[in-house]
Amino acid sequence: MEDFSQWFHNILEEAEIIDSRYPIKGMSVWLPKGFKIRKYVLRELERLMDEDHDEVLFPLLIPEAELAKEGIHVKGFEEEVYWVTHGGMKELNEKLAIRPTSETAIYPMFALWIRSHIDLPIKIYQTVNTMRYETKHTRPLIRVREITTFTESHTIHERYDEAKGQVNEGIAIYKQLFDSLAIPYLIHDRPSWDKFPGADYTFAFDTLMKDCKTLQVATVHNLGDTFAKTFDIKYETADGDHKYPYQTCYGLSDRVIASLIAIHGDEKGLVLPPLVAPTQITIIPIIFKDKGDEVLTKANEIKNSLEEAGLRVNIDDRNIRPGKKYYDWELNGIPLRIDLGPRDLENNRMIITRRDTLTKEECSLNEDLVSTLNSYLSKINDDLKEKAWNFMNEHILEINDLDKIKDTVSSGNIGLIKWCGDDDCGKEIEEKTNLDILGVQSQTNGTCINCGKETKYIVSIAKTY
Ligand code: PR8
Repeated sequence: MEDFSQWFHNILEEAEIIDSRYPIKGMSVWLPKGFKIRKYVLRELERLMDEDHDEVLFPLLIPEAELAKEGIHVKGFEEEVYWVTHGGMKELNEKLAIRPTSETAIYPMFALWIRSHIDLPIKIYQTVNTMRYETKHTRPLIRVREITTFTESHTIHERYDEAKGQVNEGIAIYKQLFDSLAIPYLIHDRPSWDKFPGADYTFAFDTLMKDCKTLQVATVHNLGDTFAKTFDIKYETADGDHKYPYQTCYGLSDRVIASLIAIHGDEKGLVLPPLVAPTQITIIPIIFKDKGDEVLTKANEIKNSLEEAGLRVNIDDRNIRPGKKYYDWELNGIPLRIDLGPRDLENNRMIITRRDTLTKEECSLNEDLVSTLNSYLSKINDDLKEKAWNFMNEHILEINDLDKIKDTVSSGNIGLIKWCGDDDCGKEIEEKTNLDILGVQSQTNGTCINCGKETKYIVSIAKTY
């Protein structure tokens, strides 16, 4: 893709996903079409979360004293917090932070709720808007100052190994979500300087955009007992001891929607995975003067039977040229199109076109249409997934020579390098190459690409958003 940034900007506008002309930097309006996609993404995420978490809703504002309690956490966010200082004309006694994330809103309440080991574990999540005064270049959905779709989970457990297990559960949930959206990912154990502020360790999901820059699309953090100690959250064990519990948190944002648009879309517009396509199938009746009724009756019959089976179908019977209808179908990324005209009825068939491949196939009207179309939709999802994973995997290259990193990665690849694991050495690699170490990918024996020390770590290095 020639100019990904421009293409992404255009598609958000032309497919009416969001309107980024809102007069505050980093904030946009969700338009009806975009909002529907967001709704189906959230529906899937909530389905996965609800299996083992309870949904809650915490306030937007956090007292300054609570936000300031956890030293490392507040340091990590101090440049990014928006403050409410006045109520009307009156200056507030205590400044109130607009949540950049909700640890410091939720954990004081955990301290009130948790008394005994029988109160544990607690696993909650909420989907809210958060605000971060991002200083890096903002981009719609990708780096925003108002994150409108922040689904954050917070869990608390008796033992450290349970928190470690929960990190794996968080990872497993996100894997399922990204698989169902056909978004490829690499999971990285972030280097210490890129951990979530206050976390013991952070695992991040990175995907590759079409301009070959990686985008962090989700993170899962093990918080250890740091926050429990800060917020004095204690529980009584079965033996009557008082202990600090262990915590995790994990979250994702509008970036998930950005990546599904960016990864699958093409020059003609959106290509939506069937699961989140607001309309999955559009029927275009080809109407000639005297045969209109018959075609429309059949189109409605097909629509009704597909809808009964839970599919999202529309009939595009607008009185405009078919060419314009096809153009809109392509732009909106509807996975399947059915063309139905008088000649098709005579031959007892319909023509199905796939949005992802633009290939056409004839299908007999005698077939079980529900199962035929469902199998088309699942094939589309599988093919989108395969194509996206192939694209990412083709851009991952092993590099053994420090001088080659910059060129190889800058020309559009994720590099795999051996690194000793020492922070200073890692930061030196980042400085020399002007790239980011994403974290450990796998292990092997070898020597560090920068300092030559023995190492077992293979890490990814890339240009990032
Ligand atoms: C946490 N606390 O907050 P995290 N624009 C769009 N997406 C963003 C932005 C932004 N400005 N900043 C972050 N994200 C933890 C976990 C509760 C939940 C997205 O973690 O700071 C990124 O994909 O890592 C990021 O991985 C995710 O939100 C969670 O934010």
